[in-house]
Amino acid sequence: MSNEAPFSLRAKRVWVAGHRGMVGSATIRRLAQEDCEILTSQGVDLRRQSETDAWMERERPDVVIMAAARVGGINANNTRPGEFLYDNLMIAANVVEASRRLDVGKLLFLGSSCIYPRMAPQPMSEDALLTGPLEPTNEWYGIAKITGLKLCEAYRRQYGCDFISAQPTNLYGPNDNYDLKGSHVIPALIRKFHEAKQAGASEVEIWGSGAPKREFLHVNDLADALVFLLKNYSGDQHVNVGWGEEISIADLAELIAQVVGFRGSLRYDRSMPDGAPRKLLDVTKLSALGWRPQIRLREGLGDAYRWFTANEKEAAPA
Ligand code: GFB
Repeated sequence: MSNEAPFSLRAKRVWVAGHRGMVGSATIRRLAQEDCEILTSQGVDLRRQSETDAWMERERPDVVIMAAARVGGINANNTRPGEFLYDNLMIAANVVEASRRLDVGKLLFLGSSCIYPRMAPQPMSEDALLTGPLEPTNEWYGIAKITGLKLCEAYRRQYGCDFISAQPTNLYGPNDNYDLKGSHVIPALIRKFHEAKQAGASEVEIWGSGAPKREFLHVNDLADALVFLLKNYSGDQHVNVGWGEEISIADLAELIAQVVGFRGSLRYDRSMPDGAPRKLLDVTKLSALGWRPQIRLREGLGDAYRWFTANEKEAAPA
């Protein structure tokens, strides 16, 4: 009997679209363990079809990992709906269509947990998709990501393309975005607590009520799951990738304060949005396929904080 996975990356030309971002860079680090050639596209605007086509026609990837996206936290999503909808729609449509035309052997698209209805039963299984209205702070991003998943499903159905989708929960880790207006909660709180500690400040502001719950996955775990799915999964439905446990924003804030060593108090700014009350993924499908995450939240937060302090000048310019 062979131990080979159903799809092999050996000697393949693997394009990681979005290689400079948190997910793309983690995927490249993980792919270094595989016997494949990694391609990155420098200076190609994937929102432009002609640029995307020209690059793909020249480079002819065998495998495409779509880690390129316009991403951001609750405030960026809420205040820049046009960019989040248009940019993500165009990136998905251009890359998926070019991949069909050029016979890419496998494509992996990435969704986001805001594709699920705001009040979906928890934990949210893959079947919760399109069963109710979305959370208003990020419906624009959600709709673009739903369209991307559906493009992969439609192209599999009509053209027989082996295009799959992974559906990650909230992510964190090295190369995260630490810009306080646009970032997600973990990098925002790491930076706020760190700067308060340095300045000797007694208080840090947390957005919203602290009551929402979120699930978090270290990006190195996600990258490992992506390689696993490329090799082992070939189906029309997206696959949730999460840790399977959630934490309230208030408890998360306490935990990050401990990791950073901030001993002051927390003040909740209720004029800022809470977003979805809960977003826990049901990871039964991925577990049944045989994959589990490794990096616990406290350990992962320590890793993210080490990355931040080592890269503070670039990540958080004064
Ligand atoms: O991570 P986050 O921005 O995104 O916010 P979402 C999570 C929760 O943390 C919200 C609270 O309840 C925020 O109000 N929070 C507290 C903060 N303090 C802060 C802070 O200083 N900064 C930030 N950013 N949040 C995003 C979506 O939703 O999740 C995207 O908007 C995407 O579309 C991403 O799906 C995974 O989890 O609310």
